[in-house]
Amino acid sequence: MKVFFPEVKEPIRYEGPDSKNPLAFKHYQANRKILGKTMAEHLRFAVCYWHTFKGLGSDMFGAPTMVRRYNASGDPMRIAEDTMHAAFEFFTKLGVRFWCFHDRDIAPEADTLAETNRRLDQIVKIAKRLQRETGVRLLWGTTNAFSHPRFMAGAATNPSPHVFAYAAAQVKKAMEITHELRGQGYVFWGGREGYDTLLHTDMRRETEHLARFLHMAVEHRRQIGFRGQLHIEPKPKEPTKHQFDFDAQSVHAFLIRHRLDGDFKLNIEANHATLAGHTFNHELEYAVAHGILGSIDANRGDPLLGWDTDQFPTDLYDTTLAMLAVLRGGGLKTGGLNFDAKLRRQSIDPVDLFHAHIGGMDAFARGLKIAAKILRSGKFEKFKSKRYAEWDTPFGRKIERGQVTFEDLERHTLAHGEPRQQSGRQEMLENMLNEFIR
Ligand code: XLS
Ligand code: CA
Ligand code: CA
Repeated sequence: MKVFFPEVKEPIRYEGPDSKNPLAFKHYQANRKILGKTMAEHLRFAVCYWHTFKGLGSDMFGAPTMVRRYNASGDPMRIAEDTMHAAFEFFTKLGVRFWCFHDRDIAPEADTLAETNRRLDQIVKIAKRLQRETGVRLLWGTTNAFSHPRFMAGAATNPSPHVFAYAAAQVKKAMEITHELRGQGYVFWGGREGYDTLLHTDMRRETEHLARFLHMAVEHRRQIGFRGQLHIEPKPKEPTKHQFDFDAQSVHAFLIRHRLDGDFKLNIEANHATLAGHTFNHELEYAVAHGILGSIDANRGDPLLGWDTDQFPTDLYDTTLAMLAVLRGGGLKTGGLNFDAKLRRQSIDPVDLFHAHIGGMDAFARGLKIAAKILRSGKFEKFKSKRYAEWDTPFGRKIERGQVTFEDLERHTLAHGEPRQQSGRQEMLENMLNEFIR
């Protein structure tokens, strides 16, 4: 068997916080139990195919910088096969139990849809065998309906019904292979579903088409007996100036408006949250509060850059607050933490892929440990419930139950005068959080 990552000989091990070995986990201990579940069950880490194996460091200004052994052959299908073997070698050495892919990541597109699908089948067969041999499972599959020039004006929101049909055929196939690989979910990220100018865009019509498309996807899922969870991944901009799936709250409204809310959950990405002017924590809390958190794309942006830098997560505040939201929401069920993150262009060695993922896994493992401690202490929950305590009095309850009118409230205010004020204690709470994180 060919070895694609000879620089890492053994599977990465847990060596504890004092270890100085850069190729060891300091916090991620797969089988350690926290709040009744193992860390692996809580975190459900996944590696993404596109950045990790297909990304080679090119950017708008420059060529690829990274050389990978699995790209050595001149034949595109041979490369696809070698990449799949390399991917499973990587998953196994790293110790992650899930992976994610776009259809076009795993097999190159051919001249016709029929030939493209045949190529997909050929590679899926290999993936299926490797999944069986390694026990690594598919977290979710998705479609790349944004790179090919035919999708320059969107896929499901394209002004041409023929492009809409092409995208539908592509999603149909991608959903079928996801089902074949027993994927736990399927993601819709609105690649170019948005606009660059409203001067040529019929927003109403395009969003209605998007809803129609998603209804057909729901119907196809039922028809083929695919039980995986469907997700929408919000993103406010990039590549278009305005993406229709802007953020968690606007996607939620769209789903309700089109009666799709029973069929979809959200895949929340950290970097997309910050692009929308929110925090990662905000998007997660919104999704948890409304029972629509499905899965997570774990990465981060750079606060000084205004675009989707997709860096590996290292910020302990982010991972702690994220895991706090996840735990409060009852944990990730069919979802996971997918590293939708890429190496910086100068990190050219294959071993950098290991450093990046180890760092991200440790950052979330630490976040999980801290979040569990915070929850066990009950400190923040206690503060919150005290803050809202007056809503638990007979007066507050009556309002919540819809048993009073504006007239009643006017009478109450005339009788009681100025309401009592209480401090929000933000600084004290921030200090408290720091004590947990240290
Ligand atoms: C792009 C998205 C994309 C989705 C999957 O910004 O993050 O990679 O996760 O299509
Ligand atoms: Ca993503
Ligand atoms: Ca991204």
